Amino acid sequence: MVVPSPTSSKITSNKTRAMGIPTIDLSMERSQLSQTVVKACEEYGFFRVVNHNVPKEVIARLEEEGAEFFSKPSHEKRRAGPASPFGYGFTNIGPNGDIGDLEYLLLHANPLSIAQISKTIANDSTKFSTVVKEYVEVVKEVTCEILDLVVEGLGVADKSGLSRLIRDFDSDSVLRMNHYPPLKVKWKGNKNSIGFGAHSDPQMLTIMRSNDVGGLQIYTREGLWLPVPPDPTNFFVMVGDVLQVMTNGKFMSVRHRALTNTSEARMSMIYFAAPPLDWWIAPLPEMVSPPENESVYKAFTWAQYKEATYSLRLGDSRLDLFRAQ
Ligand code: GA4
Repeated sequence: MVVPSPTSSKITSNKTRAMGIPTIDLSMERSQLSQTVVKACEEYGFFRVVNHNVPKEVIARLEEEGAEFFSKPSHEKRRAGPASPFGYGFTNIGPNGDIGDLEYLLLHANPLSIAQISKTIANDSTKFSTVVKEYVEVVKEVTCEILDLVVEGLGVADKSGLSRLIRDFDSDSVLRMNHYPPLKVKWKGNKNSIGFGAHSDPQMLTIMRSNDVGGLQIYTREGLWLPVPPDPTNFFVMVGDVLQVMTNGKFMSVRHRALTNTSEARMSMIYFAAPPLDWWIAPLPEMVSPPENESVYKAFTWAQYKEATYSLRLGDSRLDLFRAQ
């Protein structure tokens, strides 16, 4: 059921508080669940997931590894960089001049790749790698469950058509840990800075979890930035560009951004679920019914979409390049 959750952050206006953020309770009865997931994806492209069955210890272990890494001196952290394509990065986001007040670890979610890169990140690389792999496995399951619900709610014949792409060994999913240190200087009247600028995620689905420090905001259909109160025990899900295409625009990827905080550090762990690089992306057959409802997009591979993504700035609308004439 979509339950409006309280948005009690001090910076929330009355208007945004009234709008709420949909909450999906995964323990609910399945047929009802699939409809509410579809509704949340259609109306917000964003929702909170509770009763997800992910053991809190798995989350805590990754949080601990992240905190340990980010607390190291800069020169040590830099040995794990640059994050092009994977590793430690700071201030620079992507290759085209975007910047933010953050540092991060960007990892490919493939187990072999995790084991490899862990050697440059942690002193006890076996432990780091085990913890990351364990987190990826559980969060992948949540993602696949949600994708199966999406497919069911949309009435798509291939019941595991989307989750299969994420479970594929060659899935191009990534894991990101963002660390937003508190602002050192407290500017009068301007207490926040941009940690991660406005953008939509290019992948299919994003599953995000953060510590108890706020900062995430989503851009609503009404044209408002809605602060998302932190919820360290649960997950937030975002529709990505690929799912927008696969639903032929029925779902829309959600624009979001992260602001930094003046007093506390925010740390988030984000899983971006993507298909294999050579996978052709196009609207699902059930989502097109010509002549009234033709495909709005050209077909393209995930590799082609990634190439376009990395050739543009963070906030650019890459999907425009793939619209059908
Ligand atoms: C946004 C979502 C993921 O964090 C990410 C980001 C990627 C990067 O940081 O390298 C991008 C950004 C993200 C979209 C536009 C391009 C690519 C930075 C950037 C300017 C890992 C991803 O897949 O796309």
